[in-house]
Amino acid sequence: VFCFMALVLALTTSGLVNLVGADGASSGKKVALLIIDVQECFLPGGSLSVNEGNEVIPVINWIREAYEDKFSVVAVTKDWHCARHVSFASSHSGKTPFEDVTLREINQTLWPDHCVQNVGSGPTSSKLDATLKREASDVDFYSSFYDIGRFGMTNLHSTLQSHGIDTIIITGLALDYCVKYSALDGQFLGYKVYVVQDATRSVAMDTSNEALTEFSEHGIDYIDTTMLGGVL
Ligand code: VGL
Ligand code: ZN
Repeated sequence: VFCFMALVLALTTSGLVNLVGADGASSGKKVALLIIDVQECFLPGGSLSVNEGNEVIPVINWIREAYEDKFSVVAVTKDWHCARHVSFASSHSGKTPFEDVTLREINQTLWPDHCVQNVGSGPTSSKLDATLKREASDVDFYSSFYDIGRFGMTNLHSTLQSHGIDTIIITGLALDYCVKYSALDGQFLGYKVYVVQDATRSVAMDTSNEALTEFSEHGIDYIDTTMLGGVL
């Protein structure tokens, strides 16, 4: 089965309308705000709900408004799987969600069916819109830059590069998967990466601790919203 999983990338109005010339950053940094996968499927009651996931929404909205003139780009991503996606436990006989398997020589955690295209996994009721989209076959995407095997890339890096971005502020869900992989890939690609701890939540404690360890190993700063003013 040729199965697509797309992660929808959105350059929001400030991104689209003010991409060129909205660079109010007095620090000289060129900053992008990434809002990762704040979707119904990851919120309480959703198909892969993240504990307290809804609590990131007011924080992200606050950051976005308070520092609007500091962000040259605001990118919103969506997890966006086809039905029967390869990352779903239901696509593998005898497997249950949260078991690990090896696919294309990469470890893949199997998930409950989640964020299925056009099945109630659209943007949340907050001001998060989507306009850009990426697609790939037979591999999972966590990061907004690469699939989990780094076989292929989205256009986010080239978009950020074309706007001279050197610094990325990451918010959204989930800390231990899509936020973590986006942060590591962003750092790998040469950006200075900050993850905002009160603007994210994790799927599980052990993987969340692993994420924090990897952040410190890679020089990714795990900061609080109150520290953003000093960074931007
Ligand atoms: C995510 C697990 C599976 C995420 C997406 O957005 O963090 N986690 N798919
Ligand atoms: Zn997913």
